[in-house]
Amino acid sequence: MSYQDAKKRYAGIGIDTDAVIGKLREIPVSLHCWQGDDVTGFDHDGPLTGGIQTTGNYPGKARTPEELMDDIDKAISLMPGKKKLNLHACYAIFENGGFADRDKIEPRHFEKWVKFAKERGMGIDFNPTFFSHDKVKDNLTLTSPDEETRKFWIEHGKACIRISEYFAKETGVPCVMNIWIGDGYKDIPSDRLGPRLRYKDSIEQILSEPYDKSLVKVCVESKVFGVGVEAYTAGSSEFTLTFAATHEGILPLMDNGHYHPTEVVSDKIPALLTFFPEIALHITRGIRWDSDHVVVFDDETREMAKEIVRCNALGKVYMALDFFDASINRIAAWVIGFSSWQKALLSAMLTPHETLKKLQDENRLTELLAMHEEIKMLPFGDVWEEYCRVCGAPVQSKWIEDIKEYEKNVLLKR
Ligand code: RNT
Ligand code: ZN
Repeated sequence: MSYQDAKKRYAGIGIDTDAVIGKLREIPVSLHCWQGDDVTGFDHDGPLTGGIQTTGNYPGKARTPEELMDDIDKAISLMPGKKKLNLHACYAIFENGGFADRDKIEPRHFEKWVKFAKERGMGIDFNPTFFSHDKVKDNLTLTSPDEETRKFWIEHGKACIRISEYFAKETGVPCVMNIWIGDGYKDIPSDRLGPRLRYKDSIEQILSEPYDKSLVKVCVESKVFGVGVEAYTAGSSEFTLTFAATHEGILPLMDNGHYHPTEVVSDKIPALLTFFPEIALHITRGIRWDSDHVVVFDDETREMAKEIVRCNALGKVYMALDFFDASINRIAAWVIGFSSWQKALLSAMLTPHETLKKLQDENRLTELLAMHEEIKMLPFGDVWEEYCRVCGAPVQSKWIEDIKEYEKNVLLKR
């Protein structure tokens, strides 16, 4: 079927596919730099810590800022949609031996990233890096009972607020700054309150750094457990939600890998939108645990996108990808994951939500179920191909060849 036929089919259920394509092209999704080098960064030699892991040793990992930027460029040339760049503090670029530790990093250490983003018309999101560092003491940072350790990490958070504001001013796009710590205990703790009181105080101290709340959107990300910290995570869902709810201008961030396996973030999105003017998401795919597999176009991914669209919240939900797979071509991982989320958004925007809501409100639930299933058979693939065409992105049969060439000519030579 051609796009013109598909367009007519969707018009039949009241959807203007051209308008949807035009709108989706303007919605930014944050692309995480850390898929390109297995969450390593440029400021340390040690292992990845903090309860997160990458598995696999596919060849061609980016080792320098230049390689990482080249790889990001390759990926963004192959996938449709508007991108925002998501950086971690450990991706600071130190030139001529001018190293600065995490508590001392400055905007100038990110000048090259700002240039890169500006040249590509992208905004930048930012994350302090509270892991993979020798000042993580006994798996603790902002919750540490050791005041010197805690102070170091508070200073890191403040430095990141200054850098986030610099990003926003330079790019003209607000910067979402996400606080996530892996702090926790492997086995049953004897004090669950103390670490949380210290975490609360630490974030409040970080927020005492003066900044413009319209330029920097500070989020707090929750987690249920991490590898090596299975029994207790200080930044639990209740902790972060309550923190955000009680601190003006702070957003809760939900990562869909961070809940018990039968919980779904799709259902949590409208729950939070009932109370918060803005929220943030990390979009990932956990298989059996928070494994951070590449996002695919599966049911829950689609359901999350549907909730954002049907709640009329595309302008209220900051969407960021967060997965890292070192077992496949890393550029393909970006392209597949980013495109899958684009597909989920496109599919959600091609859904006749008003009609479906009406069926629910009139308690016509048999028809509702029937229609849910009918919609799945509409010629979505034709609209997707048109979207790729309009965005100047190749369809799948083409991009995979392109990546294989890049692998042969660039990645395998590293
Ligand atoms: C870890 C969190 C966190 C990290 C990134 C690298 O479980 O999801 O968001 O993945 O900060
Ligand atoms: Zn996350």
